[in-house]
Amino acid sequence: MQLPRLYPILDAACFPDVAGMFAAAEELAAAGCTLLQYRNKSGNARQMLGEARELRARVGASVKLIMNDRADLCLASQYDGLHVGQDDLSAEAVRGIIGGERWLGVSTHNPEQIAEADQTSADYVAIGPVFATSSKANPDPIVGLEGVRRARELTHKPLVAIGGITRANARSVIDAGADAVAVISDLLRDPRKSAEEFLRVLG
Ligand code: 3NM
Repeated sequence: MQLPRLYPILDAACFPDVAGMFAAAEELAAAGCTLLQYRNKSGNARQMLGEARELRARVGASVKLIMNDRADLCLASQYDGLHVGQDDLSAEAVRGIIGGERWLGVSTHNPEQIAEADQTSADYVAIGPVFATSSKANPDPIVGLEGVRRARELTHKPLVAIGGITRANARSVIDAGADAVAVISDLLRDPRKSAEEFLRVLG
C-alpha cells in the first residue's frame, strides 16, 4: 500500500452546499490528488450514499475514495477504503465487513491508541490533532510534531498526520516522520491551487 503525501478530506459540513463539495472534489483530482476521504458527521445514510456515489462519478476510477466511519456505506458505494475513529466499530470488526482488499485507516490520538492500532489489520494509522483545528468537534489534545515523532517510533504502518496542517507547516510534519498529511480547511479556498501548492512543498 502506497499512500500519496496529500490526503484531502471532503467534510460535508465545510461546504455551504453539496455542489461546492463536488466541485472541490473535481478540482482536487485535477490538481493530482489520488486519495480523497468523504466525511459527513451529520448526514443521513441515504443522503450520504447519494453524495458518495456522486463523488465517485466526479473523480473517476483512478482516485481512491475512502469512506469515513461507515462500513455499510463503504460497501454500498463501492469505495476503496474505510477510515474509523476510536468511537466507531473496531478495526477488526470493520475488517470483517469490508474484506481484506479495501484500505482501512484508524484514527489515534495518543501512544496507547497507536500501539493498539499497530496490532490490528489497519493499513495505515492516523495521528492527531498535530496542531489546533477548528474542523473537528471536541478534538483530542494537540500532539504537536513531537507526537508525530513518537507515533513514528510506535508503528511501522504508513502514518497519516492530521489536524491543523497547512501548506506552511506540512513539510515539518513529513520531516517529523509522517508519510502523508490529511487536510480539511487549508484546501477549502481554491482547492486546486491549494492542493498544487501542497504537492509542491511535499514533493
Ligand atoms: N480528525 P483541519 S483532527 C477530522 O485528531 C479530524 O483525529 C482529527 O481538519 C484527529 O485540516 C481533524 O481543518 C480535523 O484541521 C482536520
